Amino acid sequence: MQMSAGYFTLTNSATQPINITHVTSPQFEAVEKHESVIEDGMARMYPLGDLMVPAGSSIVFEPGGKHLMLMRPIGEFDVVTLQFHADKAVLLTVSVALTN
Ligand SMILES: [Cu+2]
Repeated sequence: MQMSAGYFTLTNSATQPINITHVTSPQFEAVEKHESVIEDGMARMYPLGDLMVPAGSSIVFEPGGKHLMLMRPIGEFDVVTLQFHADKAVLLTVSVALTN
């Protein structure tokens, strides 16, 4: 396994918008934000820029839509930690169990 995809719903319950610039994980050398689209009947994916989450709303990462690409795993693990960054600040750290 050299690559995994991450799906989740991110809810901003604060009263200010948040802007996620990048996502990292200690278990992977690289994490990219992507969006899948269908073009001419072919599924393609594109890198996403900053993710703006308006106050009180959610963005959904799901198969066929936005997702995280987790690339080049480091060692063996059962739990993946994801850190959502706004520039140099870590906004959110979550740990999730791997599923197939
Ligand atoms: Cu992708």
